[in-house]
Amino acid sequence: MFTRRAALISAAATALMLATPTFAASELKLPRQKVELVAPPFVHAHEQATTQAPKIIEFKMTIEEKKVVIDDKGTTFQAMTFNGSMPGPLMVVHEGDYVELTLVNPATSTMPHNIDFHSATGALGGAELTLVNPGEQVVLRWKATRTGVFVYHCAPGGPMIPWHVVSGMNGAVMVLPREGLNDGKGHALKYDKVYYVGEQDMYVPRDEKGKFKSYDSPGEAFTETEEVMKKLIPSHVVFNGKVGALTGKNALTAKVGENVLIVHSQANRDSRPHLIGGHGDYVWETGKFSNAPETGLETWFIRGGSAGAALYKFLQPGIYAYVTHNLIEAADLGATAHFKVEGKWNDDLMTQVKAPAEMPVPNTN
Ligand SMILES: [Cu+2]
Repeated sequence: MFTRRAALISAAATALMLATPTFAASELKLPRQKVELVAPPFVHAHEQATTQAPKIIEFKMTIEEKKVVIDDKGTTFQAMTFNGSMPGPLMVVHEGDYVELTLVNPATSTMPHNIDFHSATGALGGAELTLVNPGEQVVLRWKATRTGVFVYHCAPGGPMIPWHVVSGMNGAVMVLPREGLNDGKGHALKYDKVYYVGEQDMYVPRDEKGKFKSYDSPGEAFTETEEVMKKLIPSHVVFNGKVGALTGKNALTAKVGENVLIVHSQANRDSRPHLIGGHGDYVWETGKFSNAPETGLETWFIRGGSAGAALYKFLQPGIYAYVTHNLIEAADLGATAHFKVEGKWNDDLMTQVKAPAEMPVPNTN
């Protein structure tokens, strides 16, 4: 006889079955594509619009804990990274694709790590399912159901979360609409180049004399670094891992007439990107392509814990500074990049009518 109790047990069993994640890759009969990630500011080759059916895109990232130099004064930093770079690589897929990430934590690491994808749904963005101890690896698959640029970061729990994030374990995913970007009014938008700028606040402790301290392992740096972090005053605010990572000979390049997409992420703190001498033609300030972009912006706002995207066609040659328009952070703490743009100057847009010269002596007659 089918009793009420049996019905409840059956319902519970069904619920359990439903709640059990099914991650057997063989169940998804979709084509697979392996993508080699590249270090920012560069982005792996990808289609903007695609006519292909959804796929499983396979990525692999190896966690790397390492001591790096973060400014021209030789200040050292115990970095924790996805794939060796700060930020980690930008992953590009299309809406409806599946991201399948193999996350490797080498035996040489000193700590467990994981990954929380803001673009994924469930299990703390995947963080619950990806915690890997040194010497372990894990494979996570999630469906890209929302378009836009989204942050990912390490989130191993409690005070480890902000520490791992500001130690370098952050990056971004770009989920493109299958038909590519558009202006919100039905017109397609294309980029000739895409760069990924990951901004990061850093909190390096100082000794009694005010000199930055150096440590031999992340664990050794933790307690004093956390003290500095809690005061919320960063020692460095940088683009792509160090002061000067994107300036001078490392400047980003473009040509007059090229449309450049700048993806900008900040996993922990607000930022105000501004291109000095240029603009944002189309800016997805909150980074989500299902919303129409804003147009003609001077400065845009990146909320801590998010990424944004700005499309700009360069109209003049020269060196442009791309900064956060908290100018103290840009000029004194490091958050400056350069664009080196080649091409022909447009006098109509700007001309120096008279060069600086001594003021004429006033006629006193
Ligand atoms: Cu971590």
